[in-house]
Amino acid sequence: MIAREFNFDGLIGPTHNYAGLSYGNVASASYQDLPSSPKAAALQGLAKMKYVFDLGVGQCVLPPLRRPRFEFLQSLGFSGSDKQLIDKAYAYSPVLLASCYSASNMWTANAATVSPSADCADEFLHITPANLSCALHRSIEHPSTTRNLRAIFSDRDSFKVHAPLPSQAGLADEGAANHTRLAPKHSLSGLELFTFGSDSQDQKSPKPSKFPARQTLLASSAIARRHGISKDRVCLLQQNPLAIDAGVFHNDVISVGNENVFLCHEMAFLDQAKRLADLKQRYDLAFDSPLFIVQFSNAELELADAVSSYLFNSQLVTRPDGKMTLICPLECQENPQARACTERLVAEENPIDQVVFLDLRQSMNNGGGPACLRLRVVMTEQQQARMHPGVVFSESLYEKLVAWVEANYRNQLVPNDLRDPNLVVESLNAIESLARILDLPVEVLMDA
Ligand code: SUG
Repeated sequence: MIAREFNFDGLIGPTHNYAGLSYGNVASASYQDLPSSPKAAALQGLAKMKYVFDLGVGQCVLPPLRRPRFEFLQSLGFSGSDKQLIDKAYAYSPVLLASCYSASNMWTANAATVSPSADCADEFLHITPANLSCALHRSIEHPSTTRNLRAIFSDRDSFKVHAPLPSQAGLADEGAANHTRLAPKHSLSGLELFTFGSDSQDQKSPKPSKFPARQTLLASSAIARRHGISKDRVCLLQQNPLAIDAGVFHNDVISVGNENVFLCHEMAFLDQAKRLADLKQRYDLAFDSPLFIVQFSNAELELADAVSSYLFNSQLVTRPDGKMTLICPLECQENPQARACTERLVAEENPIDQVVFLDLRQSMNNGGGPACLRLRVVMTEQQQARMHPGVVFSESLYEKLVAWVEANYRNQLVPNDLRDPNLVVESLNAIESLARILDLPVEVLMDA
């Protein structure tokens, strides 16, 4: 069956700000309290979607979650009018207030793990929304994300949108940021690579010493099992704890795969040489065709430069002519080592023949590059016809969304602006009018 990959990009919400909420995410910590521009952020995100769409690659949008989420503050015992809630929560802890305003749901690579029907025993397309239980501000995303995904993939004969795994440290799950699929073509059943940061059931196993491991082996294997992926198509890899401690909080900060290409840094995984040899052998056995593994050494690109340039968070896509484009953040062009790596990539024998650099600085400053901003969903033609059509990208949707951002977003926001009750009204109005543009029920997007 012919299937096509769609990139579901998160529309960046009107409260995008730099509150330094994400421990272990170097960019988030270093931009803390600096001014952000929600308008520029959303327009940069839309420009990337337009670029991917113009390449002829499948493109869709996921709506931002309604923020602020005052229910979170109420569940912690704060009460009163909007203004009172804001003042009380801020007085207690500015972090709590910032958490319920965070636009972190823009990074839809963390929204869910998706297995295309070709990989699943029951031939349904399986989606597990991520519980994101590792960080406070992200742990409140999953109920609304699940609702949105169920509204978009509502056809019960085609899609299974599971409940997230229980919100528990031992089951911490960060979605597709730690999941890659390799196959000669998107249409074919693939090898699914699940990468975890720690084995929560074995306290003696290797784990980072400074920053948290945000994905557990228990969560990764549970998702592979509930999606019904055959054991010989599941590959479990552990992140190198040294990389996590250097700021590689998700595996998509240090490796990226697409069809028959897998790019990674030499310090991405534990026991890397053996693991990659095994991966290559399994790929050969399954598909009898070449897998291009391109590894970059620490001498070519130091770990710190991999983290600051986000080379491996580039988005690797297959164009309709079968060749691949690597969509990098501008930071890769500005970093001489990272730029040299991209030059090596196009010069070598592999399907990548184009590298482009896009400005996504607003998201990058919070640790989110091109690949963080999109959730990949491979769908058959029948599934495409059965999903909600209002989120499918087009020239006209692009124009409507640009106008919507221009009309509803502020040019600048500092964390102190989160105390302004007018921002509540502006944000709710924006989400309400977006529901009409995407033809989704207002009550779903407002998540009343
Ligand atoms: O979870 N940043 C996000 C970035 C997520 C990037 N996603 C992938 N690598 N797939 C995070 O750390 C920062 C929010 C703040 O500081 O206000 C933040 O949540």
